[in-house]
Amino acid sequence: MKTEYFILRLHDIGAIKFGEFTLKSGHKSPFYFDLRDMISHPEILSGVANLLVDQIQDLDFDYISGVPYTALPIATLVADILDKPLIYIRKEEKAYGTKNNIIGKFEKGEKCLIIDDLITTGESLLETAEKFKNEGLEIVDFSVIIDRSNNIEQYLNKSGYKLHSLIKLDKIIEVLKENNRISNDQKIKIKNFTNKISYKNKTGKNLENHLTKLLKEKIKAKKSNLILSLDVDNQKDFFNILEKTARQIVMLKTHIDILNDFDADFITRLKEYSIKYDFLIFEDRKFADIGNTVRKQYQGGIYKIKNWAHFITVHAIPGEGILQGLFDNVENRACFLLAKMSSKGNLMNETYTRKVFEIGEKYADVVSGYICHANSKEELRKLKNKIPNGQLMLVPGVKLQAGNDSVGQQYTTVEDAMQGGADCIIVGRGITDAENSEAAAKEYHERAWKVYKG
Ligand code: 5BU
Repeated sequence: MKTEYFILRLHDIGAIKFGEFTLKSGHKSPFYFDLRDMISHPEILSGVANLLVDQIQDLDFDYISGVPYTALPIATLVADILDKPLIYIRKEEKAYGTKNNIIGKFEKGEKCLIIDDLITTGESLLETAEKFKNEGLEIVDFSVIIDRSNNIEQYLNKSGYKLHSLIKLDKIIEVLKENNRISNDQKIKIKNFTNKISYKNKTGKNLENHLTKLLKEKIKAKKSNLILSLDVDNQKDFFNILEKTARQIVMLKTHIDILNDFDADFITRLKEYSIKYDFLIFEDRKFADIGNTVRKQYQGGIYKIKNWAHFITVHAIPGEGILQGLFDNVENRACFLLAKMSSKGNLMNETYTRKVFEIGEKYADVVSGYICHANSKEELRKLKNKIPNGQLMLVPGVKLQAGNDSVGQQYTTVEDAMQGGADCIIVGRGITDAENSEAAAKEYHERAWKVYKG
């Protein structure tokens, strides 16, 4: 069966529908895919199985799996044709008996290819892969029938996976239009809709403000994703460490109120360093009050943060007024919103984080991105996928080894942070407490860049 014919048959049986459909996200979509009924049409089912076989037969894997329910019968046919053993994960976790959530026999360390019917955000495939990996299997390849995502491949690649898709949404639209199954109007509507709700860009715009651009350019120019968090309490130590590490970093993060010998000269010196070594300055002040108060805290007091910090951190908890208070009438400054902190037991749940992204999207002219932490690359990837297009994800709580400190800080590794989609990692004690801070900064810098450049 040819792909074109397969698309037309899917349309014939109502697996591809056009109209107005309300999605889980609340968006109204002009099209809908539902491949469940393919099992009632043996010639379509075996046709798609053969197309998948053509696509995957040269890949290296020991087992085939299908994600229940829709992809499981298809995976069964593919496994039969390729003479490979089938395994799958039960949909509901077993609460009793042997805690065996994989059905079928397998050996740890062997490779499994996962088949699914549709891919949009990649979240469910990544979750499935994680479950298999927890049971000791190796996962590299995903095979899907319809890819309606927006460039999900590159994100999966960064997490070490390869996506093989049979058809993309654009191809479906093209074939159906050529065969007069949809009108030009419908085609335009579908295009507009997919641009609008591409999985990480609700507005369709690239939300890159001037400061975001500057940071991105510096990342490229210095070939570094490293932000050093220099949390020491005196100027001598501060500049000693900075002198040794400044070449490695793209941005320096301060907690200005930690210094016990702060004076105006400190800022002059800091600015000189930032020019000499070409890094940006980021004061991690975590503003969290009403607009009127934060404006005074930002512009006044003894620190006058606005005068020297390119970026600050801001809590969205007080609502939008905090951003108006901070940035109305302020130029050339931007912030990162705290979307998911690294400290254990923090109260930022999924709903909170989502609302932070919504505020950040609305105020993209002054919000360059978000501080996000998670303990696995998969969880981080989920956060990254929700961040509007153009905005950045900075990840704190990073060390060479995962773990925690004695007061709630949680650490993920450089590799997990970067593979999870970090644009920059924020590292403090991993560098400042190292015997040789110069060598440590170099190591964090190189390890992060290696993942970033792919
Ligand atoms: P560490 O020494 O690498 O644990 O320092 C991390 C720095 O990042 C430190 O300055 C924290 O205040 C900062 N941080 C964090 O660790 N976690 C967060 O969620 C946020 C900031 Br927001």
